[in-house]
Amino acid sequence: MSTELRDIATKLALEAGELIATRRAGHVEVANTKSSDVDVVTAVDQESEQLLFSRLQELRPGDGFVGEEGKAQSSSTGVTWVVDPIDGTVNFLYNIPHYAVSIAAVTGEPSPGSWQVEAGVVYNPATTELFHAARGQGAYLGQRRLQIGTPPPMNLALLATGFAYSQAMRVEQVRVLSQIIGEIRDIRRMGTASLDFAAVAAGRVDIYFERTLSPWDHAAGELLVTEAGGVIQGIRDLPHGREGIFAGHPTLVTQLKARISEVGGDTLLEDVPGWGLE
Ligand code: LIP
Repeated sequence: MSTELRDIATKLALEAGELIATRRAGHVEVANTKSSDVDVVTAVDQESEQLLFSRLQELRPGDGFVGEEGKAQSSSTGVTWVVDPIDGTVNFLYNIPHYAVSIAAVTGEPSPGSWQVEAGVVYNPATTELFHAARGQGAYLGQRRLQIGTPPPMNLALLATGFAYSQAMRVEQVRVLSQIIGEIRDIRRMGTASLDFAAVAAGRVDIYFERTLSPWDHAAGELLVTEAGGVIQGIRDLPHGREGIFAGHPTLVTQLKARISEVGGDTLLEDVPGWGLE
């Protein structure tokens, strides 16, 4: 089943990618804002989600759907599609060629920590890089198999991370980062979570950590990492998800998770003043 779902996700990611690339060649503007005035959505995000929702209803009637822009359908088949129609929307808006269509097929309760990701595809229409994985079948960039290698020591590790749309939470995230930046090689804040997971799987960064992500930001990417030999963990003893998510070689994840805790970077979001507000 996982390879069939991966093949459908690949087909539809390419279809949505063609729409996105065509629209990006023209004028793109903010259609609306969501959780804050910097959390934007464009008409292309909405068009891409509508395309993916409609095509999945054709190809996989009865499957569930959870989309970033609000499309939702409960599942009668046990499979649910978790979709970010354009991940990295700010990059897309600024025409920075680092954004992706992220499509995952999950079974079980469609929430992080409960779901089993069966297939994941992360496609960058600007570069045409296609990352894909089916559970138990490995992770690939195109036809190239991905395998996370021996990790460097933490002081030579390249860390990918990102920041929340809440200004208060961003200030807190930078406080935490300031405590560890002198202990790692460097950071990369590339603006697209799904491509950050893909970068871990492809060895382009050594480890990734971010907080306040939504399920559609990481559903596909987490499978890329685990199928490439990495691990996905949450903060403390929590499941991975909005509270926090680590991705990478188990040795580095264990080390970074402990260090983040030491500098108070795993305070529960509810205890971070203003984390969810503008
Ligand atoms: C984005 C993520 C990014 C994160 C941003 C935002 P969006 O998703 O891909 O890693 O730092 O805050 O959540 O909103 O572009 O789909």
